[in-house]
Amino acid sequence: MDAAGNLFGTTSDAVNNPLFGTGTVFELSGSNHQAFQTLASFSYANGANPIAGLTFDAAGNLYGTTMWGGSNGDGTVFELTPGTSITSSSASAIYGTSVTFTATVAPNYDSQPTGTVQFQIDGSNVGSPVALIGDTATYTTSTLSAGTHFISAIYGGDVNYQPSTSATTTTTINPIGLTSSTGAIYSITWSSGAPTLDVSAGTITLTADLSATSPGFNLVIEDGASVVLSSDQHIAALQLNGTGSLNVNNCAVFINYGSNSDPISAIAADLKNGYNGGVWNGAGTFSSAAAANSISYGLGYADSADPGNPAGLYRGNIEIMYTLLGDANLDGVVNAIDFGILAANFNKGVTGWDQGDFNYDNVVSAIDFGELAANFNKGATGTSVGLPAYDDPAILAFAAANGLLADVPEPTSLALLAIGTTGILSRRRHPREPHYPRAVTSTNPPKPGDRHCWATPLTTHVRFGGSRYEASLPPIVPIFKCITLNPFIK
Ligand SMILES: [Ca+2]
Ligand SMILES: [Ca+2]
Repeated sequence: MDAAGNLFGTTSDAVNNPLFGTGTVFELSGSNHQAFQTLASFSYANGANPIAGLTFDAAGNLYGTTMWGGSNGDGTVFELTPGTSITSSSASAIYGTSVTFTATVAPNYDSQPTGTVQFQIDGSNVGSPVALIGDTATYTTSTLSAGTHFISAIYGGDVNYQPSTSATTTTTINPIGLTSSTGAIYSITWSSGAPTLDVSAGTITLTADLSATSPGFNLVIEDGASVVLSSDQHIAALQLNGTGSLNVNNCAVFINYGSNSDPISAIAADLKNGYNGGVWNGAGTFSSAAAANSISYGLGYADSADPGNPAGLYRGNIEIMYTLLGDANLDGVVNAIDFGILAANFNKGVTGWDQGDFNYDNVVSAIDFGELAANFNKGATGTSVGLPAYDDPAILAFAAANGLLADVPEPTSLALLAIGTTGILSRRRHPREPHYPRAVTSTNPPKPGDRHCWATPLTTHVRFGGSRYEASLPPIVPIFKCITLNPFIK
């Protein structure tokens, strides 16, 4: 019994297993001695069968002996020292939520500890010393940064208790919106003041921007692991190792590399792997949304260091964006600005999407022109925001001058009508006999009785003086042939 009237004793399982019995030291406290607490358990290596009595010293340490166990199996002398332990309310918590750490000064052998506990997180004091209530003290915080933190408690001691420092417990703070598939393995570490989310296995889905947790996140995806986005991301670095993959889906990724070396070559290489010949399902940086609609959409990218910085990015930034094919400047719309970029680089070798290379072959060719023309004057959702390419004089003039008229999509309604005509309309796609249906627009589709005209071969006629690529200059388009649709043909 201690000074407070608490009872102490031992148990032994020697009856059932006399050679390898272990046993415990216990305390019965409370007004009726009904609160049972195990103070120590024996494992044979540190003793077994504590059948003799227990003794306190002046500092509150508790001593006893065991019959068996120890290095030679002949019993041990043991000491139980009052100490401080710490627990966390959560080993893994979401950024911004509160976590409570509880320090306990125990065991309480012959008196109640008093005094304060100083909590430390990652080796630094946090808050003021917390007074013990009973034998515990708590510290609650909701401001821990993302990553794994190491928490300990330092008890200052009192007249009966020596100061003591707890072991360390850990709590990992996860970014908002991070969900992991079964078997996914990841870590969040800090280096040079920035966190790194390293996904080493399985799939992680990010439903919120990592920058909401901490600006400057680095994202590393190891061989075989994958990350899926359902939210735009602002990060400092993106690194794919081996077959690690990033599914940008229908989102955008902004990489702020600042004054570090420009990572665009690695970013572009990962995108080209994901592009996979146009079906957007390769390893690397790909898009399941683009894979489902690869005729019209893809992942575009731009670097602030690119010539002219078409996407208008801040210095030291790269953008990857799910967008329409042809959206060279990544503003979500395919229009005359994008066409101007393509025209300026036509038939040239280039290094990026924002120079008009939408099919990742490092040249701006008829393929890129055709993709742009198909989406011309469309907004991000594919809705019309202006006249289509076949109604745009600048597009037609450029196409005529470069032998690309066959790459200008014809009006869908006109194509359907062509099936019922004498075949004249079907010849419109021949490069030497281009169509130019001035009377037809997306809001004024052709109908029986309409008059439609086709241009002659234009290559010898279309010139804009010294600057034929200026979209603002009207083209000279001679009319070759006109017909009136048969009013009896549906
Ligand atoms: Ca655009
Ligand atoms: Ca190309």
